Amino acid sequence: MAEDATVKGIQPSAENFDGSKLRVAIVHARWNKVIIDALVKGAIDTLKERGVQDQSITVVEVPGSFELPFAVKTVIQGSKSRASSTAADLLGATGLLDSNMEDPATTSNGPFDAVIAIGVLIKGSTMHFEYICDAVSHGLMRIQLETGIPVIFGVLTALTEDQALERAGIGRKESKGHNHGVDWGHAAVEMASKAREWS
Ligand code: DLZ
Repeated sequence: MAEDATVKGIQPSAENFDGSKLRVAIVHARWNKVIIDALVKGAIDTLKERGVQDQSITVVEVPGSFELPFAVKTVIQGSKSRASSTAADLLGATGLLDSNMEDPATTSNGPFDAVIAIGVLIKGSTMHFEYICDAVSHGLMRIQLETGIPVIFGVLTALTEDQALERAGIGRKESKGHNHGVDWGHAAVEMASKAREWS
């Protein structure tokens, strides 16, 4: 191993997942907005690199990280119910999908295949940080298990502002750090593809 190599971080998947048929939602908080913007951009750029179409990426925002679980669950449920009513409309009285019509499961009308929840929590002088981190991480985990839709944990829980900046690739030091939004984009495409394959 090279002297400067690190064992930390994610190893790229050997499989090259194709995002072109996937629908992905990004739900982000507005607290610590400069950092959020860099992370959201990293995630969107990566989704597009992996083939996810512009019209298949939906971005919604909420005030703070505490609101993420509610928003993620509502966005997933909304997309599922819109997709099933579109499917019912398309199928119509015959119960058959016209071969000229787009299949709602694979187009911009389909349910989301994955959601990336993005927030930046920075520890302050009270216990707020601990309570929000705990509630949000448990909430997001519960939602993906309950809905069967992968939720990517894009919530930075940083002890200092510098830690958060570095993890968004906009650190104050010369190296700038690594944008974790990029990893979340890759994780969304991989998990969405695997969830389709496994279900
Ligand atoms: C209140 C609060 C605090 C102190 N810190 C953060 C933070 O670092 N990051 C974040 O995303 N949100 C923070 N919030 C706001 C809460 O998440 C939430 O928006 C409010 O408590 C309203 O429910």
